[in-house]
Amino acid sequence: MNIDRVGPISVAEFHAEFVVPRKPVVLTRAIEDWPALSTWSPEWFRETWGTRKVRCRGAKGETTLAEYIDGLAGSTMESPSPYLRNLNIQTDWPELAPAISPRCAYTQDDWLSSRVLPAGWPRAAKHLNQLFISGTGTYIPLHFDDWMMHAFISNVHGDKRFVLYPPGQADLLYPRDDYYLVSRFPNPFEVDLGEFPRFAEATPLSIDLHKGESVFIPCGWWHTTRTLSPCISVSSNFVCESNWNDFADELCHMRDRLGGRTWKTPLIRGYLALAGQALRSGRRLRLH
Ligand SMILES: O=C(O)CCC(=O)C(=O)O
Repeated sequence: MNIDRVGPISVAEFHAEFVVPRKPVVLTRAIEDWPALSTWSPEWFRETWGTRKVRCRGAKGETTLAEYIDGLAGSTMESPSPYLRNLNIQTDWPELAPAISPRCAYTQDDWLSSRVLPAGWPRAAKHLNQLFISGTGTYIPLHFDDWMMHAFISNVHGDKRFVLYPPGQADLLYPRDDYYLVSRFPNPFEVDLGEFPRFAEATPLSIDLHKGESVFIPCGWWHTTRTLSPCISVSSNFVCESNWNDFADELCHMRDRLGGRTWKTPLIRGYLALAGQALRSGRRLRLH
């Protein structure tokens, strides 16, 4: 299997050909209306937001965005910069939101953003986007996304390699015992086969994402990225009819595994089952 590059297709075709069969794809024209495509660059962020305090994942302290952007110039494959990632645009940096409007049509059908779920639960905002800024060589741990959400990640600037593994290969990817969504590999691009021998059997799909392109990563697919040139990306996760039941099961499973079993979990499962039925009926009423 390869990851195809596809131009303009209708939302219905996107769902039928990729979302429902859970097939990764790159869409080349999904975000062409975003003003960010003509404004955002590392230099623009430095000039416009340079004094803003930011914190990279895993780093101890804060730095200014200007210092972070300056560091990208020295980021290499051998010695990559830390990753400034998963910044919640709608809740933490709402001034950026107009530049990524209109909302991408392919991620609109997001049942997590519907009114049947309380505000702020299970995510901090409806239609949440996250921002990623990285330098050459920077990589993200190999993982699959929380709650079996589908992921849709767009490159606004620069180039990034995406490497994906199907859900059935989880055993070859050595999930962590304490946090089973993330692999134990210290660096997923330089895996020690002496320590992790079964990884040799894994069969990745790899694709380089360029400016203006978006990759759809179906729920449960493991993925990692390595930045090829200074890069700015925006992610959007969504749950729709195709993965609602997986989402509800996984959210409850994760609560049991990581949050400690509580009396609330069966109630949440029941509520999500009813919400799913309501959303499905609403869709049928709209369609017929
Ligand atoms: O863009 C990236 O580097 C990683 C994004 C990602 O893995 C995710 O949003 O799940």
